[in-house]
Amino acid sequence: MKVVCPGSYDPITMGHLDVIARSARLFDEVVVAVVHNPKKSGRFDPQARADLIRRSLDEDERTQGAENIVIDTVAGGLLVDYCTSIDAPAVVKGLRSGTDFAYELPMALMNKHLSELETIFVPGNPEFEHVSSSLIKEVHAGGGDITGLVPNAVLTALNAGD
Ligand code: COD
Repeated sequence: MKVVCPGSYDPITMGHLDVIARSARLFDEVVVAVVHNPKKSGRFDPQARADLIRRSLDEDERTQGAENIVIDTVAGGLLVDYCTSIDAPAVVKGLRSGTDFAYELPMALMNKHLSELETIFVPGNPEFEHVSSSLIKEVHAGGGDITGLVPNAVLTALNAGD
């Protein structure tokens, strides 16, 4: 089965990478979709986010050279329409907590209602339960140490002020 791992990925973190790597073990094809919300000005533009995902996959031994992972950028529109356009019947979402579940469940039900798109939830690795792109950016901007919480490619880009 082909599945989509959608997200903002602004930037990709170890939590995201873990969900992608585990999905690649379970499914025939995983499309990592950088979904751009034009109303949000992100830290990285969509192409830079996709480049960081590629470099992060290359540096992780679980995903290095994986031929069943594809990266794409989606410029707005509904996730269900994108998934229909690439013939993907399901999305995979990582859950860190009950708060994530409360946020994700209405979207999952709405996506099912709109076009039968299924949502597969995987429990996040507890090691990265406290990790989100927004906290990573905030902590890094304040001078905190985020080593080990993001791939090296992301750390380098943030340190370089890219
Ligand atoms: N551990 C495990 N999972 C994690 C971690 C972690 N540390 N961090 C994030 N995740 C999971 C999140 O729970 C989420 O499932 C996924 O990774 C992506 O996270 P983000 O923060 O990069 O991306 P979001 O949540 O901002 O992305 C939301 C979407 C872009 C997927 C959503 O808004 C969407 O589908 N938009 C398209 C428009 C649309 O269709 N709207 C109607 C929806 S019903």
